[in-house]
Amino acid sequence: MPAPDPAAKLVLSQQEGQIGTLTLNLPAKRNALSHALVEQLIGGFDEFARAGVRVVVLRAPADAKVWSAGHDINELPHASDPLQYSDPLERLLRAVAGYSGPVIAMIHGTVWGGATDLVLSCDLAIGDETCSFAITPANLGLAYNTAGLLHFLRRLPLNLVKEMFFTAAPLKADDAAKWGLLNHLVPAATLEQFTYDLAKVMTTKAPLVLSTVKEQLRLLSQAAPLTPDTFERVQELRQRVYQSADYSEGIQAFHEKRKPVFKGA
Ligand code: YXS
Repeated sequence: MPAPDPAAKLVLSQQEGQIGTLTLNLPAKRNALSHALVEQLIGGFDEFARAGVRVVVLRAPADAKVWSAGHDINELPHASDPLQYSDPLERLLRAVAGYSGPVIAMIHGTVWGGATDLVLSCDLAIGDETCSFAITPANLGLAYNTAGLLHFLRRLPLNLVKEMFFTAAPLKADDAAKWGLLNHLVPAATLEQFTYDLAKVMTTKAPLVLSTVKEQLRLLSQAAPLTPDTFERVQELRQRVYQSADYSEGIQAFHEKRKPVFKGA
């Protein structure tokens, strides 16, 4: 895999009034959330914060069939924690949750793996009939992390979270709206207008209230105390997965473009 061109514009950033837009721009890899792309996304949020941008829309190009293919599989570490606290994707999720104003995911196209977690970390999600959402660690033998599981549990019913993780099957647009993953499901033809109209309304509201409510809700929703025993047990369970031969097989199978054969060890 050729090294990414550091000068490449992997994220397009625009600002119109109090609304900023960040567009994923890596079509050759289906907007996979590579380290380089994530750094540019985090940089985009930092720039908007400095400019006092009140609302951010996160999107893919209008013609994208894939909104994002999730974590860059080529950059997943082998036999060590694939989603550790300092992982670029985890840093991005925290940057979105910590941005001082509303972040709206505008979704046209399919969303995979950690990109679904990214959508769940946004404050709102607005999609059209082409969108779907899959979470795919079971395709790779990968140990998903606790913070990520909580993002799903806080949004979706437990039985649906289990079905999504156990089957890795995409949740289609209608069901994503029915279960509340989407705030709004609108026709592709009106997705942009609907999203930016909603963003505009938010830019007219008291920004201090919006940023304080967002931060309070973030703090309250994180109130899931783990006892030391629970923490240790979770770490041990996850280590068994990411040090398994199945995880290596999952990554290998992706590179060889074949179906993985998991042996449960
Ligand atoms: O072969 P080339 O070099 O052209 O590259 C291909 C793919 O290898 C590349 N690509 C990716 N590269 C790195 N990481 C990815 N996640 C990734 N996805 C795709 O993009 C080029 C075009 O891919 P191709 O030919 O498959 O495109 P397509 O339009 O036929 O199919 C689009 C997808 C998204 C349906 C397909 O690419 C796909 O299934 N990608 C993998 C989606 C996935 O499983 N994402 C999860 C990544 S791991 C993650 O996010 C979490 C850690 S977890 O595992 O917990 O969910």
